[in-house]
Amino acid sequence: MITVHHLEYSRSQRVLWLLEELGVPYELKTYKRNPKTKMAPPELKAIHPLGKSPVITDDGQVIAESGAIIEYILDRYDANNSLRPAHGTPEYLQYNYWLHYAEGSLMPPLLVALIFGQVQKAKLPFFVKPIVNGIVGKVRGAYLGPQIKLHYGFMEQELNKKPWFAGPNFTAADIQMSYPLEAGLSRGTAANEYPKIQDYVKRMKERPAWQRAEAKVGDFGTPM
Ligand SMILES: N[C@@H](CCC(=O)N[C@@H](CS)C(=O)NCC(=O)O)C(=O)O
Repeated sequence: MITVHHLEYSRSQRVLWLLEELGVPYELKTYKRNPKTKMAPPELKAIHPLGKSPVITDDGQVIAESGAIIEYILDRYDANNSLRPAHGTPEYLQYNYWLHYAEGSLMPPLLVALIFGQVQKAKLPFFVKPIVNGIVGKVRGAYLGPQIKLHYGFMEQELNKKPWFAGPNFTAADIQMSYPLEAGLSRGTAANEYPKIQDYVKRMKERPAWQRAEAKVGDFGTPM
């Protein structure tokens, strides 16, 4: 049986959601973040050297990296390909694109924005604060702000054309996209400028499998 090593408030919520969508039984092991640093506890390093979540174990195998975990679960437990379009179709190309885009292109600027936000909130000597704020402001204005706007504008346009990222049907690529999209919204990144994205996130959370997965861990909380 699959064991999901779930770090609270983390990307591994996607794996729980996927397993609930497929109705695959799993064992859940939950890990708490360090209250100060928000990092994963050292016990996760006993599962995989990077100590990050999600990571799953199944039949003696250790599988890390959300996209790889999703593909592994679909290959092994979704014989009907209910959450992945058929190879060779335009929908498959879209599915594959968004599956990689979520971690490869969208997450990096959101993560940098999060880190910069934490740097600004950090306790610093009074004479250092204006320098730090100046640097953070410059990077936000010249790079992060425009990049995040570019991504959100692009996704809004795509969701204007189709209800789900791969096309007419909900796929596992939507599960992969859920975390960065929600992260952006919860940080106010997307504000009210992106109604399609807001509606999409609302539709995701209305899915019974999302709700079952969230109930299992108590609360998905705010993405970090
Ligand atoms: N690209 C990886 C990212 C994994 C990752 O950074 N996970 C975060 C949780 S959202 C984590 O474990 N953070 C705690 C830490 O780095 O100690 C994936 O999608 O699986």
